[in-house]
Amino acid sequence: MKKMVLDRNKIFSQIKKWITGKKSILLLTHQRPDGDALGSIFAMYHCLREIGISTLPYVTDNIPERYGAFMPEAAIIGESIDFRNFDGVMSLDCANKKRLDIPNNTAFDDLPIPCCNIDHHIDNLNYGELNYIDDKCSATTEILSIIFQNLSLPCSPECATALLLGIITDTGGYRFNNTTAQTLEIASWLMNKEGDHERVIAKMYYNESIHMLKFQAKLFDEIQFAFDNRLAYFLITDELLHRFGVTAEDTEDVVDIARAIKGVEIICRIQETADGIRYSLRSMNPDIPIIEIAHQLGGGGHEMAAGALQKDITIKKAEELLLTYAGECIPQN
Ligand SMILES: [Mn+2]
Repeated sequence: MKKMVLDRNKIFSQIKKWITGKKSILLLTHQRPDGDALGSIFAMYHCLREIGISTLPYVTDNIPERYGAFMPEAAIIGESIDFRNFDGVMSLDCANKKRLDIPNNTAFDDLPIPCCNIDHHIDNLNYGELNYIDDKCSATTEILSIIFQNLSLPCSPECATALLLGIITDTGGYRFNNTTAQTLEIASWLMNKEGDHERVIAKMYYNESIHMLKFQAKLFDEIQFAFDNRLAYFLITDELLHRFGVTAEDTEDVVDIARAIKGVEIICRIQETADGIRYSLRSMNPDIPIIEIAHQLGGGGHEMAAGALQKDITIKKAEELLLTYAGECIPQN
């Protein structure tokens, strides 16, 4: 893939022009939003409001409690929206327009307002009228921080906290290899803006219910290995979720717990959901870009963290597909 060199100054002035030409902006992100998705729309909400632009962060479904603690009161969950109240939509942290969480079951192409697309996924499809994609950033909130810095946009303590939420969750608390010197400089800048780093860490990492920890113990009990233990994977059935009283949202980050195992290079969670079989993939070895496995399975994401959804297959078949594609992806010693 040919890489374009980003002309940041040009894009910053385009974004400034796009924003300041609007009276009211709707803030959207991807379905089943994570900390970066929500941190992005929450932070942008705080910022736009301060410069006098009317704005609304929107998500369709209830969000996990640990993220809800950072949600502005004005955020809308699941209600119908009158698009005529807005003259633009910002899509934040969403690589594919089909994955955008849009009100009223509207398709992206039927949105009556122009879109500004800001994201850090390498496979973003540039579906906006204006697109700023920077896959060198650990999180979309890292990009937003850089935009706020360069355009001298306001960053209140609440805004800085929301930006930290995205960076901390997308870097796994600064442990994943997407953490760069720039990431840490931005985190430092956000703490100087009185972002509540300690609260984000406490909510994300010291806040697990005992039934969730017991569920994780069960997953480790039943974990599968392949390719000389270089691949570790969990199979999560509906029955298992019910037995432990765990919801599908609770399992979003569960794939990351296997990172702790010595010698494991790639991890997968295969899970039965209402929509089909969901794969969540992680790599700890840059020589094994698991996004290739995700693409084979019809999904996408980042080189080192990706996912896919397949309808109408069994969990057993999903396991077979994983082993086939992972086998093609893992270099032989
Ligand atoms: Mn992200």
